[in-house]
Amino acid sequence: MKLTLHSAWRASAPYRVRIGLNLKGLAYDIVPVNLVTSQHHDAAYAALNPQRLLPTLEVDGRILTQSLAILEWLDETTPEPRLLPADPFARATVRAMAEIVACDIHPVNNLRILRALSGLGAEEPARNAWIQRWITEGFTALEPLIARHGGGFAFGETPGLADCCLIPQVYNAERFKADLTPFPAIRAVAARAAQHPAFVAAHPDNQPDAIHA
Ligand SMILES: N[C@@H](CCC(=O)N[C@@H](CS)C(=O)NCC(=O)O)C(=O)O
Repeated sequence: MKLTLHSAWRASAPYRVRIGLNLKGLAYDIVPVNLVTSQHHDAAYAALNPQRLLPTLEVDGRILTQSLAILEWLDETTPEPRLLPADPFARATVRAMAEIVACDIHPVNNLRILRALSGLGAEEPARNAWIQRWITEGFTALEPLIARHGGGFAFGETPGLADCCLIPQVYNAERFKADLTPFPAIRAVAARAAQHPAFVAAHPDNQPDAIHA
């Protein structure tokens, strides 16, 4: 199976998929897409992904989009190690954690939203305050779930779907200087993930298109 991931080094949604692919031990090629120059709006990329968003995963030339759909496909086609637990109640809990990030934090902080805010006159400090606000609100909901269900990772002792979403969001939180002090359970998971090879290999700094300051 040939896997090609269209990715951008700092973008959260492809970062989630890189973690998932790495956890599964699957080899894949990366095609970097430059979000800063709006390469995702080029006709060539739009032909792959009509939403003009990252990631896109090519699977033997077939196209998958939407990071959560890709991660669930990965879990169904390469079942071990599991990203979602077997028990339905546990699965719903892990999905709830993932969706706090992927459905409730990330979409309002996405590049196109920030560009729209700029268009309405919001300067960088206002945009950063916006980002911090939604991260803080989402993490305030996520923290007690991780404190209750975590055991090293967000749910239990092994990394899964919730961690695939959480760790890129923590990276963004640090990038945009959101205060993580009130979230010890989230910080503990991030510290644990920072030692895990699948997360290290997926980190933005280790991508072929990384820009090192
Ligand atoms: N729900 C989508 C979100 C995809 C998404 O918004 N990706 C961002 C990068 S993290 C993007 O391509 N942004 C480009 C833009 O906003 O113009 C997913 O999970 O794949």
